[in-house]
Amino acid sequence: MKIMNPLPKCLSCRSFWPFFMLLFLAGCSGNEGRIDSLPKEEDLHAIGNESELQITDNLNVPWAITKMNDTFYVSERHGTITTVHEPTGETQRLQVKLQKKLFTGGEGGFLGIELIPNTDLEAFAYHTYEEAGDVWNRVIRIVKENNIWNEKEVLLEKIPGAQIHNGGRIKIGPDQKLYITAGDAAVPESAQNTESLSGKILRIEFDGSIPANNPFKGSPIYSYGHRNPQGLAWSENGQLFETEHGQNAHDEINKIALGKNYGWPNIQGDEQKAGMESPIFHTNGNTWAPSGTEYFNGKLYIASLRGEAVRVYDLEQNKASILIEGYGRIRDVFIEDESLYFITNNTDGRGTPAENDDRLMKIDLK
Ligand SMILES: [Ca+2]
Repeated sequence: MKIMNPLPKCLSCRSFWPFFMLLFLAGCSGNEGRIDSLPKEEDLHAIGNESELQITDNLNVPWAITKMNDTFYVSERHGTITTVHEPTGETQRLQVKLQKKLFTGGEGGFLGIELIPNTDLEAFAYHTYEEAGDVWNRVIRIVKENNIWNEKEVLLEKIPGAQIHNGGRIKIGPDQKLYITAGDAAVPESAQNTESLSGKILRIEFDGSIPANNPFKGSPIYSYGHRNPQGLAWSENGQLFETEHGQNAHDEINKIALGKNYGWPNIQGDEQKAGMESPIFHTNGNTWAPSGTEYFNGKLYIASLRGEAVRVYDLEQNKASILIEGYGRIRDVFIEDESLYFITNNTDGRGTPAENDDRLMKIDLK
């Protein structure tokens, strides 16, 4: 069991704190790495669980987890889906045949997937692509046929893409519409432009059409002013929460409402501006780099990349803590029947892979 030890032993003693804080303030230069390596106040409430279990290993740059019946479907950035049958551990990696050229540079690639309920293995998928020298993202429907996933339909194309900030999470909401996170594609001001699809949360129908009550007529935009959102989760009341990468720390948890402006790049952290929503929680000088997020029982469970942990944010107490760490970068989480599943993300060139990385793990939340 790898429950975090929140402080190095030499710093556990209270009497070291004033001295330590001086060092922290003296050394704080906005460098993410340096800030990130320091203990964080909200992490001192680390909680633990009794058991964790490896479901599978040797995943190849995994990005999203979903599940139907006893089988996990894990998207992998180079254009494959690996299935894992939980009871037997049997795995199968299948290619996805795309109609546009997959772009896997930087943070791009075959990213979000969401299985379509009541179908015989159909899924929505989000991927970065290259066309005439430009990088974009698109949302498609794919179907498993024999031993390959074939692209069947395009739902949305030309979501601006780049080496960084491609967003990429797709999830079906409680309203049975498809929600999509689009990053600012390294053009911060585009997040404020409601003519552009970058820096947005988008919402479309399963057939790609625009819901009648979307806030900007004829547009898939649901909310705007986002930097690089990668986590979406709904509470039992249907409230949408989103996690988003901040600039120089200040990662955010936002409570999302239709048509609202979440401020990027005009405000960050505790800053406020008329007509813009501030996050319900942000990480100050710490960096989580939050990716996939799930809601369960009043809490958000958040995969953290640079923050190398699964974090828990208690909505009522407005407090975050580490659920588990010691597996490197975490890309996505999935919760079912009081079990949390997570995938590591150490094989994309930014992590330090262990021998059998990447892995799909299970933790009991009971
Ligand atoms: Ca914001």
